[in-house]
Amino acid sequence: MTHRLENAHLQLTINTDISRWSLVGSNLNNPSIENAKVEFQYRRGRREEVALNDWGDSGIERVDLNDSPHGLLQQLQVVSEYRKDGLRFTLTFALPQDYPFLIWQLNVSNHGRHPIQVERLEMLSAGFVSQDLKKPLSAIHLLPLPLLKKFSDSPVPGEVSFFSNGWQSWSYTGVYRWSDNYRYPRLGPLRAPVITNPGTPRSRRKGFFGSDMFGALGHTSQRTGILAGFLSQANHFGSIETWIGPQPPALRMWANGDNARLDPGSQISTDWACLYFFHLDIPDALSPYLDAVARQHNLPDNEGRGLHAADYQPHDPHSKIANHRIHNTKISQEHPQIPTGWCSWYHFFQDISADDIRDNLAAAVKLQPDLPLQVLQIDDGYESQWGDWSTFKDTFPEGVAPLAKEIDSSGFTPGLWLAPFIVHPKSQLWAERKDWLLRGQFNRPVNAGYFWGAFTTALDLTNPDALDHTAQVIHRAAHEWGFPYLKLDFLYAGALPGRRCDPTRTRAQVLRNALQTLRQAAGDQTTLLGCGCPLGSAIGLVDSMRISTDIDSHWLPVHKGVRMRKLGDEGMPAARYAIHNTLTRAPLHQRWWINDPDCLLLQPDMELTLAEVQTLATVIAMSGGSVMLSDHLLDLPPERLRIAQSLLPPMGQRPLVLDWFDNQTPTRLQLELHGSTGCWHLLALFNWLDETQDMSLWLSDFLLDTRATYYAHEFWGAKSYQIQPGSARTNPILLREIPAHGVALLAVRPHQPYQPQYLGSNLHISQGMEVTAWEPSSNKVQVCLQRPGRARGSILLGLPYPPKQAQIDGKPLTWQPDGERCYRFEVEFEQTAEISITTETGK
Ligand code: 9PG
Repeated sequence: MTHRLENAHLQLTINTDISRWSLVGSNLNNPSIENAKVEFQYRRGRREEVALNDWGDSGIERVDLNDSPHGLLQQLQVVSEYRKDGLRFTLTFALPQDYPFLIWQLNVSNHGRHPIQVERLEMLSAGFVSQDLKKPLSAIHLLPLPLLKKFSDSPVPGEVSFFSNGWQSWSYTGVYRWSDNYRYPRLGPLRAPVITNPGTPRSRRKGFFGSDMFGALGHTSQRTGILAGFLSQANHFGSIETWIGPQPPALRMWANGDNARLDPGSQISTDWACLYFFHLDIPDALSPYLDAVARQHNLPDNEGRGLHAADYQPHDPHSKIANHRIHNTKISQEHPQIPTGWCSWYHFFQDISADDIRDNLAAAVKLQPDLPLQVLQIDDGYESQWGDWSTFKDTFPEGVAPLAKEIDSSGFTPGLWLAPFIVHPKSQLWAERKDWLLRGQFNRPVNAGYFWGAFTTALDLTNPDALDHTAQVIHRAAHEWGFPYLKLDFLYAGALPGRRCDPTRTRAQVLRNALQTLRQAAGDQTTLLGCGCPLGSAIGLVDSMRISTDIDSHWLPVHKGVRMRKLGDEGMPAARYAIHNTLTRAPLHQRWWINDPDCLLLQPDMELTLAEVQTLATVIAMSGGSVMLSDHLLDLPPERLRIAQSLLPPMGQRPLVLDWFDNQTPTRLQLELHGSTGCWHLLALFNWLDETQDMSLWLSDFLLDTRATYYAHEFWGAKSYQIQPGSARTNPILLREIPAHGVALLAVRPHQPYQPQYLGSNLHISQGMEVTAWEPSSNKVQVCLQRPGRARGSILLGLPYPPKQAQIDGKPLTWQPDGERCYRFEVEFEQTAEISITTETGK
C-alpha cells in the first residue's frame, strides 16, 4: 500500500509493502529521495537487534495538527510493532502548510518485560549499497528527475560536495569535496574527546564524511541541494553520514541512542528530523532549516536585524550593560544587543593576577570615552584548579568578588569565565568527590581532553549532587560575587560518553538538562556565553555562543613555539581557523543566539600581519557578532585602537555568505545596510592565498543589479572605484595587490552624479552608520555625524558641483578632490559633528 502527503513544495510517499519512504519536490528541478529506509538498532542484553525495517501489518493514520511551532501540519503516522521484544513504534511524517520542508519523528515504547538499550534511531538511509539484493534500491538523486532519465545518475567525481557542521564551538565546519580528507584530530585521545562527537563516524575512507546535527549535500554544477538536520538536540545527538564520489551519493541520518536504557513501560521520541531541497544559488539557503530550529525553541523569527541609525547613540560611560539593553533584553526578546568588551585570556592566558585585571580596568576606564566597551571579563586563571571554583590562585588573594564590585562601579559589566563540567586531576573536587566523576572503561574517570599537561575529566551530571553543585557554582558567581555576564566553557565535557548514575538518559538529555539547570541558577537577567559547547544543546539557553575555535596571535597553530601543520587540527587555536568557522557559521547569528567570533587581537608585535588583523576585524564586524578585545589595553598604539573604534558599535546584522558551498573558506560576504544616507551594500572579498594577488570583484558575484552605475569605496585602503552599467558583468573591479590573507571591504552605492551623495568614510566600518542626519538640497548639504569619543578621519562625498565653503560645528573645514565630482573632507570632532557644505550652483 502506498500513502501520500503533499503540500505546495513536496510530495511524500510511504510504501508499507516495502517499508520505505520517498520524497519528491513539486518543482521538477528538485532533487529527490527514493525508498529511504528507517531502522531501530538496540541491544537486549548481549543480543543485538534491528527493528522497524519491516512495517508488516502496520496501521497508518492521517492526523493533522494545528498548533505546532511550524503552524498547521499534515501528518501521516505509521504504527508498527516488533513483537519479539514488545516494542511499539510510531513514525510520524509531517508536511507543514507554510514551510518547504518535511519533518519526521520516531517514538519507541517498550511494552515488553525487559529493558533494552537503544543504540541508534536511523531516520533516513538511502543510496548505500545494500548487501541484500532482494531489498528495493534506495537512492539520493541530486539530479532532477527529467535529467535523470536523460543522463545516467552518476555525477562526475567532484560534482557533489557536502557541508559538514562540527560537533561543538571549536570544531571545523565547512564544505568537503570528494577529494578532500575528512578533518579529524590527529592527536587521538588528547584531542578527539574535545573536538568530536563519538556518535558521528570519522571514516578515513575516501568520500565518506560526517556531520553533527545538520548537513547539506549539493551538486555543484546542477546547483541542487539537500538539507538534512534535526530541529533540536534535546533527546538525542543527531549524526549525518554521507558518501560522495563518482556514483550517486548516499546519505544517512540518525539519532544516537547512546545505549541509554529503555525500561518496560517507558518510551522515547527522537527530536524532529528535517529535510528539504534547495537551489545552491539562493542566498541564505539554510534559512528554512535554521529558522525552523529557532521556532522549535520558541525563539522569535529574527530577520537578522542590525544596527540602525537610531541605535547609534554615543555611549554613556556610566551606563553599564545592566542599564543597557543587552542586559534587560535577552535573546528571546525583540532586539538583542551585541556584547562588546575586553577579555583577559589572549594576553595573559592563565598567568594572570588581580592587579592585571585592575590595570586593564583602569585602561578601559581611561579609554572609555574613545572606546566604549561594555563588559570586562575575567577569563581562566583566577581559580585554584578547574573544578575548584570557590578557591583562588595566590594572585587573586581576595578572590574575584571585589573585582566584580570595582568593575561594576567603574561603569562596566563584570564578566567571569567558568568551566562547570570539567575537572582537573589536581583539583580538590577530584580528590574529595570521586563519586561525582563520570566513569568510563575499567571504572576510570573519563578522558575529557588533555590541557596544560594533564588529562582532565568530567562530572556525571545525572548525579543530583554533582548537578546541584554546578548550579551553586553559577548561582554564586552571578548572585553572590556579582557577575551578570558569564562565559561558560568546556561544556562538551557534560556530554562525554560514560557510565552515569542514571543510565536511562542519553548524553543529549544530560547536557540539555544540565544547561537548563545552569540557566535557572544564573537567572534570566544574567548574560550567558556558551563556549566549547555542542551547538544544538544550548539553543534558547545561552545569549551568545562561540562558533569558532580560539583566536591566536599566529595565523596557523603553534604549540610551544612548534608549528602544528602536521599534528594540528582545525579546532586548535589559530587565527585562520577562527576566521574560517566565523564565516561558515555566520548564518546561525541572530537566529539561534548572538554569534561570538572570539576576540579581535590588535597588538602590533604579534605574528599576525596588519592585513591579517584587518581581515580578522572585517570578519568579526561583518559577522554581526560580539566585539571583544583581549590585548593589554595600555600597550595598544593609537592606530591599532582606531581599528577597534571603527567596529563600535557593532553592526549586529547577519551577513550573507555568498560562496558558502563553493569555497572551502568562503571569500565573499555581503551586508545590506540602511541608515540616514539611504541603502547601501557592504561587500568583502578575501584573499586566502599565502601571497599577494590582484583580485577581480565581479558585481554579478554579489547580489547587486548589474545594470546600475555604482560607486565603491574601499575601507582599509581608502580607495574609490566607479562601476559603469554593464561593466559589472563584463569588467570586474580590479583590486590590486590584496596582501596574503587580506581583504577588500567596499561600501557600494548606486551612483547619482547629479545629486549630493555620501560615499564612504573611515570612521565606522559600515561606512555610513556614523551618519545620523543627511540633508542635501540644490546647493547645500548638511551632515550630522556621531562617533564615540574623539573621532578623527575623513568622509567622502559626491557633489554635482565643487564645494564653495564647508564648516564643521561652525568652524572651517577643508577638503580635497578625490576623483570625478568626489571630495574628501578631513573631520575631527568629539562625539557629534554638524557639517554644512555649500556648493557652486550649476547654470
Ligand atoms: C581558557 C580558554 C579561553 C578560550 C576558550 C578555551 O583545544 N584546545 O586545546 C583548546 C584549549 C583552550 C581553549 C580552547 C581549545 O580555550 O575557548 O576563550 O576561555 O578556554 O582556558
